[in-house]
Amino acid sequence: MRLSRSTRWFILVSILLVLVLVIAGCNRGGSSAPAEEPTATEEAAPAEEAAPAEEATPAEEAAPAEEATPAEEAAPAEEEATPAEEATPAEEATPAEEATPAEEAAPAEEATPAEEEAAPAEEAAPAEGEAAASDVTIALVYGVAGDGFYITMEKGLRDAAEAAGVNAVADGPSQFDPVQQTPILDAMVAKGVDAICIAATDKQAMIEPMQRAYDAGIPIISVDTFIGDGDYENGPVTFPLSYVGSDNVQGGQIACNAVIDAIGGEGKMYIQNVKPGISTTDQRQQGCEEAIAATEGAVELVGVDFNDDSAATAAEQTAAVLERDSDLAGIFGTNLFSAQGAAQAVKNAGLTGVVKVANFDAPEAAIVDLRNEVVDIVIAQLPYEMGQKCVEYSLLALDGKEDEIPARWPTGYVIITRDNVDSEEAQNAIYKSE
Ligand code: T6T
Repeated sequence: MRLSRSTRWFILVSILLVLVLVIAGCNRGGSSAPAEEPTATEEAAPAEEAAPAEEATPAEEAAPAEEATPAEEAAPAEEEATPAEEATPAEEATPAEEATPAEEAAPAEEATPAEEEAAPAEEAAPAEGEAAASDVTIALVYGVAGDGFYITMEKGLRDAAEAAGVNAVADGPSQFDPVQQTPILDAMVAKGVDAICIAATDKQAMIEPMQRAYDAGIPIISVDTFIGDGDYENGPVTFPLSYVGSDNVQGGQIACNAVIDAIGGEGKMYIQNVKPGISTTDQRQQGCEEAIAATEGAVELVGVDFNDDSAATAAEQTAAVLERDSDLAGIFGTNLFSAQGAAQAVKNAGLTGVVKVANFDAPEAAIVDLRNEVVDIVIAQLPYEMGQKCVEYSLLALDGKEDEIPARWPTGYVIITRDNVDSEEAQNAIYKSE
């Protein structure tokens, strides 16, 4: 069928019109385009997720933690919380995750641990005190090197110093001699020690060097021996704070009364001594002479020799006396080396058990001689306690508590015989050799 030209135009225009309407309708439906909505939803989701991040409470809760010192660690967490709150959805994830450290801060916040951590720090305060105390050095200037009596004293001093958290130094001359001891004392002063315990090798010669140390501001304590007359309250020398040591007159009396008993209250006696001028051995001789005098002539003192603290010299001198006085009944050795030499001479002369010996001081060798009946009594001093006491008094002095320090502290003895030699007390009283 053949359409007219006008009809064909009408149909074409109508089709175009319908097409335009359809397209327009489609465009209207597209404005509610569900495809785009997901985009918005995606954006919303993180925003909602942000809530927990914003809850950032953990970070805020971190505040107490911050109050604790670790605060510094917590602080960044808190700062991070802020961006988390302000965060754009995209950024939120990161801060939110970073909020974890903030949460981690929480335990710190629990402040308890933090405080607990702080506690040790406070406990550390005494440690600091100790550190300060360990700046303190107590010096021992002993009478002579290699003497078990002073070795034991040094041990007591060092142990007490260690227990108190302070330092200890010790030195002494190779001979019992003030000329040798003085530079050692001077060196302690130069070193700047805080307190000095000293066994003066001579009661007169050491006054001046000790006074110099005292004048340098160092508290001085006499240990074992004294200077002047040993009366630090009313005597001619009063600057030492205390005299810590045995009662040596009493010690001499104990020794010689034991010998007098052993020889039956009568006979000849001899004294082996160190040298005049040493307070201890001078007083032991004095005590022995008093004991002999108390026998009203029944016991005769045939002589006193000075060995200069040498056992070899003591042995030689004693041997000469044994030769000269063949009826010698008893000997008093006033210190470790004097007694050791005297005992050796008795053994050498084959007079073990015949000549009775009192042994002042208690090295292991004296205990062997006691068991072998070469000596009959061993008088143990307490040098370990002397060293300890010295530290105690030094610390009191350094604490400004001088009024709590007695001018005299006698340390006592342990008297050792074959009857009690195995007792704990006797065994503990034996001097250390190293
Ligand atoms: O007897 C001790 C001490 O008390 C004296 O002052 C010197 O000698 C000893 O050290 C023993 O050798």
